[in-house]
Amino acid sequence: MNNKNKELAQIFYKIADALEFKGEQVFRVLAYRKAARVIEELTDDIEELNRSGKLRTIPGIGEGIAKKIDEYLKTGRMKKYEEAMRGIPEELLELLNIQNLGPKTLALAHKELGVKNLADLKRVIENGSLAKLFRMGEKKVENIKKGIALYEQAQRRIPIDIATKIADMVVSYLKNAPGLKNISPSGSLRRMKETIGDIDILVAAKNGAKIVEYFTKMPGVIQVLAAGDTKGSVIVKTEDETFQVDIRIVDEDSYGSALQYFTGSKDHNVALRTLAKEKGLKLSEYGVYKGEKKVAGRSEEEVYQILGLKWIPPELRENRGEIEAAQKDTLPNLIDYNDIKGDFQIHTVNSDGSATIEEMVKAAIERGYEYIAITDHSKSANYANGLTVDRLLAEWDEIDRLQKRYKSIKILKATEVDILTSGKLDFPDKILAQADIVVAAVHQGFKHHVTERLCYAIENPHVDIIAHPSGRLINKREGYEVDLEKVLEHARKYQKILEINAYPNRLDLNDIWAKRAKEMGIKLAINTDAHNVADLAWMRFGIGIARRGWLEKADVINTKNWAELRKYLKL
Ligand code: DGT
Ligand code: CA
Ligand code: CA
Ligand code: ZN
Repeated sequence: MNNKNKELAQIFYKIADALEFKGEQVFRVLAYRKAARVIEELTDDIEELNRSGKLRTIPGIGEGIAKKIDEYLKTGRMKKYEEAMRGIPEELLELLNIQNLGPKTLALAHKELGVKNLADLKRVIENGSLAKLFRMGEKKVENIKKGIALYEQAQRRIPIDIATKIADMVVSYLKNAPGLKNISPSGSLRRMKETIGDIDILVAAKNGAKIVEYFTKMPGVIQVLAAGDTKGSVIVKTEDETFQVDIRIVDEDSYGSALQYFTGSKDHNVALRTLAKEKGLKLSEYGVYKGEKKVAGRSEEEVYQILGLKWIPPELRENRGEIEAAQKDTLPNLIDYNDIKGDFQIHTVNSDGSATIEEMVKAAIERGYEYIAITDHSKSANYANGLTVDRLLAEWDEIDRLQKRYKSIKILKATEVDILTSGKLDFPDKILAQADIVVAAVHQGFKHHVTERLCYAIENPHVDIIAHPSGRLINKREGYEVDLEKVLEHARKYQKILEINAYPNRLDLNDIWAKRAKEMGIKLAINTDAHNVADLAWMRFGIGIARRGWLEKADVINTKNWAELRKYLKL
């Protein structure tokens, strides 16, 4: 999608907000908002449309709007926008996204109380001055407060493990709802995105109102935001956090279309609608239509099929080439959630984990694994009780003893060795040479020649895997100062494995880099970085990232069975 499309949509949204704030007539406000929405959903390049004089033929774009678009594309500025924004702090307009806070109230709070941002707004609520404004009062302020709580929720993206836990809970509760025919998570959760904005659940049933009523009575619901015939929205409380969960109810014969629509992504849907149009079809959440006649909608498969496409796995639906691939029948045969045969990054009580080697071994056997690598930290990782050479050798002796008792699984003697700030590894080569597998990682000096250090580690013949190559922590830390393109190039050259760390706050490499690695011919390993037995379950999120990165079974080393792996690692 052309960036100018996005820019212009944003500008018109802002003009609409600003005019609303200033008390401009409603029809003017709506005209700008409509134009913004039309441009946002446009599948053609707006610069192209402008050049060819076709802008005016688009419904929702009149003479005035077209002129403004032309002005912006030619000069990079728009007088109307500048005029509308004059005298309004940018942060203030953002507050219009708060439910129950209208533009009139916001304007009043700005003029009378000097409110310029969210912090100001909260302050005038707390000190009671907002309630004293003209036509306000306690009840209205109470509603605004609720709106603020929701707004703050919406600003924060939910880690995928937590969103999954809640969705699983909702789905298993709703499965017992009277009259329910089908149910699935949709939205970004179904696409296995690394973080989730809000949780969307789709239900097929006839009696929507009853399902919604049942939904609002779910344990943990502390607030009902909306309860209608076709949708419901609640706030759920778990431990000390709250989340919004939305459900939608559709007829069984629209379930496939609705699932397709609400799974998204939006970009994927826009591209799919364009394709439908080219084929003389109309695509919506209710079905695929040829004129008035509904020609598909019961299942996702039939929706894709009628558009001439193979069914596309949700993880691929980001408009990154999947539609073309589905057309040509060249979609990847994605790695499956059951394909994993082992895990190459596991910590134990010997460093900073909380389970013993034996406990991890038993849990791995229960998962059906054929091998695991015990990778406690190395000595310089003081914060993590890193192992000295002596302790490492003692750990390997312990593994030898356990191996005799647990014959159904291969316990690999390994280490997660620190790549020191000097560029050296934290254990001497003669120790690393005795390990079955060596995982190397940066845990310090994040701004200190990280690219060179990673490349140097890659060159070490004993190193097999580079763990969490970017070092980012979701919602917490940007990652190392590192040129990943160079690191990948080096890994390709030396045929080293890169990790997809499945820990929910890492997911590193991410989907984009995993795809890049695959394209370069680099092999990957999906590891949980487990520090206890429960963490082994993070594997599914790592596989989700791998699937989003178009990875197939053959791209991922730990899909090999033990015999194959043994050959691969020359053990
Ligand atoms: P999130 O919640 O921010 O992690 O991301 P999503 O993808 O779950 O987005 P959400 O919850 O806003 O909407 C769920 C799906 O509904 C989205 O993936 C695609 C569909 N959808 C929502 N709004 C639009 C829209 O304006 N146009 C189209 N074509 N689809 C939309
Ligand atoms: Ca969502
Ligand atoms: Ca949603
Ligand atoms: Zn690590």
